[in-house]
Amino acid sequence: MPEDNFDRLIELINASEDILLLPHIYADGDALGSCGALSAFLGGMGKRTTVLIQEPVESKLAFLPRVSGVSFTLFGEADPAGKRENGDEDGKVNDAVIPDRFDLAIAVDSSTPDRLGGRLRLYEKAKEKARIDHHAAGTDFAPLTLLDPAWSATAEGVYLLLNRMGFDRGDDTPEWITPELSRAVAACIYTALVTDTGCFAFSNVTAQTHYIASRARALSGNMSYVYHHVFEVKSMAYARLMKAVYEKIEFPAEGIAALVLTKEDFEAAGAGDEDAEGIANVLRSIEGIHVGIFIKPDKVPGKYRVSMRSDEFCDVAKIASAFGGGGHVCASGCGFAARNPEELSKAKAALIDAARELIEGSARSDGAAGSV
Ligand SMILES: [Mn+2]
Repeated sequence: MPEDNFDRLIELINASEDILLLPHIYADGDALGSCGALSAFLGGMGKRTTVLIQEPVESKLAFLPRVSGVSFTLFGEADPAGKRENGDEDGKVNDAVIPDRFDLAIAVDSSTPDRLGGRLRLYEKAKEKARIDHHAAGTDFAPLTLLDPAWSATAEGVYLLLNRMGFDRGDDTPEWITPELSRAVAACIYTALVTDTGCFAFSNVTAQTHYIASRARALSGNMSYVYHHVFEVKSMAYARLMKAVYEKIEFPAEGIAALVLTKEDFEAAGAGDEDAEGIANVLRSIEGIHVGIFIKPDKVPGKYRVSMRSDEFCDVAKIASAFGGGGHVCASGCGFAARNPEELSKAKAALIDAARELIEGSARSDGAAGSV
C-alpha cells in the first residue's frame, strides 16, 4: 500500500460533508469499533456520518454506542416511511430512499463487496469510495484502499489514519479534539483490538498492536468491561444448555471428547444456534483431550452439523474433509444426515473412529507427543 493513500483519504474526508461508514455484515468488534472510532472523530470535525449496519448489534457489543456516543443505524429501518413506501420484498430499504446522498462511503473491515450485503448499492452510489481493511485475501474493489495484512485489526489502520489527522498527538493535539472525544475514539479502537486479537492472544498480535492498545488505553481509561462483555458474559440459554453439555459429554477413547446435543436439548434450554457458540471449544479445553467432536442439529430437519476442535497434536481438517467438510488444523467442521437415532449413533461412531485413527497416527509419527 502506498503511504500516500493515507493522504489521499484525508483529502477525500476533508472535502466531504456527508460520510457513509459500512462495517461488514454480521459486524464484529473490529468492524463496529473501527466505524465507531471514525464516526466519533469525523463527527468531532463537523462531518455528518452514518454508520449503517446490516443486522442489529450483537448484545455483547451493545456497550459501544454508550462508550462512544456513536449510534449505529440499522439498514432497513433507516427510514420507516421509506421502508413502507420503497422497501424491497424483504422489507429492507432500497437505495431510492437515500439517493446519491453521500459524498464519501468507506467500507470498513470488509474484504469483498459481498461483505457489504444489501448496502453495496448505497456504497456504489456514493460520490467517492474508499476501503480500510486488514484482510490479506480479498477483492480490491475500492478505488482507494488502506490495507496492511500486518494490522491485527482494521482499527490499527484507523488509529494510524486518525493520528495523521491530529488524534493522540500529545501537546500537538488540536483543541477541537477534546479529552472526551479522544476517550470515545480510543474506547472504540481498544474494543476492536481486544476482539480481533482474542484479548491479545492470537498470532496476529505485533509490537504495533500493543503500542496502539497502550495509547488507546492511556486515552480511554479502564477498559476491562470489554473483556467482560465480549468474552465472559454468556446468555442464560447458554448456561442452561451447559447443564446438558456436562451431562452428555462422552469420553469414548483416550484423548477424545464427544458430545451430541439434540433439538430437544436446545428447546429445553430455550437456546438457539447462537447460544451454542464456544461449546466445541469447551470439549478441547478438557485436560488430555486432543480431539473434541460436537454434533448439533442443523436447521434442516434430519441433518446435523459437526464442529471439531483439536490441539496442535491433531489435524481435524483431515477428518472433516473425509466427511465432506473442511476447515483448519485445529478447528473444522462437516455435516451429515441421520433420519433416526440409530443413524445418528452410527455417524458419531464413524467420527470417533476417524479421530482415534488420527490420534494413533499422530502418536506413531511423533512418539513423544503421544503421551502428552
Ligand atoms: Mn477485523
